[in-house]
Amino acid sequence: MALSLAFGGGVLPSGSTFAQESQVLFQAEGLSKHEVVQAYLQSQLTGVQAKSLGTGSQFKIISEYTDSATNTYHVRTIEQYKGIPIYGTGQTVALNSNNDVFASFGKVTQNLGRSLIPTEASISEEEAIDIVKQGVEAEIGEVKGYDGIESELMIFQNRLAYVITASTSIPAPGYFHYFIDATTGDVIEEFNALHEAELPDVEPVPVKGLNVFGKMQNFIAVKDATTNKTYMHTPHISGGTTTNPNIVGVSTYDARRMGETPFILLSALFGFTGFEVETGNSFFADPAAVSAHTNSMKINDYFQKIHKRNSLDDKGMRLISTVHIGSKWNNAAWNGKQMLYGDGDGIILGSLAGGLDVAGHEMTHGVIENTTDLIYQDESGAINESLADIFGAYGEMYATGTVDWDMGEDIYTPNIPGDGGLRSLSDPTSVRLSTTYLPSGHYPDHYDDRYLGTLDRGGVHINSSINNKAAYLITDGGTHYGVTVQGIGRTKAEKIFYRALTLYLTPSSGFKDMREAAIQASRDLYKDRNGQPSPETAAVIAAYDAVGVPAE
Ligand code: TI1
Ligand code: ZN
Ligand code: CA
Repeated sequence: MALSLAFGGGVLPSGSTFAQESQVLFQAEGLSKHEVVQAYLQSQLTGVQAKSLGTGSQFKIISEYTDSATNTYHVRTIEQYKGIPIYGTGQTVALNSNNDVFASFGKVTQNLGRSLIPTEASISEEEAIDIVKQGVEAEIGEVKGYDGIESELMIFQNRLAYVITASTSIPAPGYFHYFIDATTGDVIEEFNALHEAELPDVEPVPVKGLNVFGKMQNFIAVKDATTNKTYMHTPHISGGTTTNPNIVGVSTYDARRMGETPFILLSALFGFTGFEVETGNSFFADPAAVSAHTNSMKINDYFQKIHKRNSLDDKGMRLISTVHIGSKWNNAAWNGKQMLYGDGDGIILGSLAGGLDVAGHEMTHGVIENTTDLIYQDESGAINESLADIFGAYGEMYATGTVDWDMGEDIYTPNIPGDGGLRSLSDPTSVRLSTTYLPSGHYPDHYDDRYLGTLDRGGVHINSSINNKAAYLITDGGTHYGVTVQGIGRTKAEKIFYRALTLYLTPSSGFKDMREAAIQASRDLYKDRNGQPSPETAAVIAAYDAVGVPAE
């Protein structure tokens, strides 16, 4: 057929298979589109011609597409040997409106006619699939049900072979590719495509970036050797040292302002985390991402060093954060799987990822969920919120080495410096609160002043202040409503609250349970003497008396 062609215009120099659309690689008049494609591809064969293969053409069109926008026609082909497709081969050919070939990609196989390949299988498809199953199960263990198995007879490395793909989820996710010689039953080649896709060739690299407050942060990220891009994933390091205690993996993503509600749902339901944060060099240019990433490491250090806790679940789970959630979202959250940070509206709040105590607050929700799992409503919800604030404050003080009892002061009203935070643990009443909640117009610091309405899930962010004040009094001491508390310092106070949280509180615990749990935790650590509570336990009792939470 190739020889009978009438060549119209000039053919471009050999070796080049691409031309501007105005240029032409190949012309053949009076032929259909398919015939032009066949003629063009056959013209690329220099050796033993396709017709010596006997049946059919060497090229089989497997898909075609007409692009009406550019008035062009495109096909995709695969090569075949006596009608049997050849694995891994393929070309694309593009025709212009005159049916001239103006572009083509993909090498053609020369001298196929010289090969002598069997075309009749001597082992059956069932036998080949059994060989695959044996191979897969030797690798990952018994598979009770395959998600799918597909088989096709192809030419692979000049052999007739069954190309079989097998998908598995349990006991391990896999997308196995097997090439079984159809004459001998040998496994010619085999790989797990899923495995390879999941484990790109990455190496840890030192990187840096400015955080939300313009402070340079140095950390470790991973570089993909094939793309040369570096991503915000800090690898899990086995057996950390004192100088580098971050043995927990950390990953940070960008939601690109996707709405908070869909994001929270997609994330909680399907594990959607957002988009990769990447750089082509060793500098990360997204301050929110840099802050979220490094803040979660700092808070993790706190839980690890002070409370011997191995990440939020105490099993070393990866710390995942996503920044730029929603448009000007004035909040941050924990959704059961990861931390979420809004950018703030720039007036009430700046980028929430900047707040170390915000990170501490959200991460503590992760700790709570993995321990007491306090119900996020009414009194138990207020205790949940309060512990998030308390450990947020302790974690920040640990990381900065300074004393600070405000919540979110670094991100609150970014245009008014020095005006405190969203809440205060040392003096909750110093922060204004809408009179929709309480007639006083400020946060409560006594149980009698608690909010009893239904807004904010029963005032979880409001009544939390009562327990916050108790934590402050236990730590730093003071006289409150006539009750004097001798402070015991952060080192002792944080151990008491951590012990109460992890060992004593239950999902429905309220203020009185919190009081009893803290007293019990203190008694465990600082024993009564001669029937008298230790100074530490006395401080806990006095603090809860001071904020009006009565003994049972
Ligand atoms: S856990 C989260 C509630 C999220 C609900 C929405 C899905 C929360 O409590 N967020 C903190 C954020 C924060 C923490 C800000 C420390 C400043 C310092 C919070 O206090 N949110 C307030 C604004 C709220 O939700 O009422
Ligand atoms: Zn919270
Ligand atoms: Ca603070």
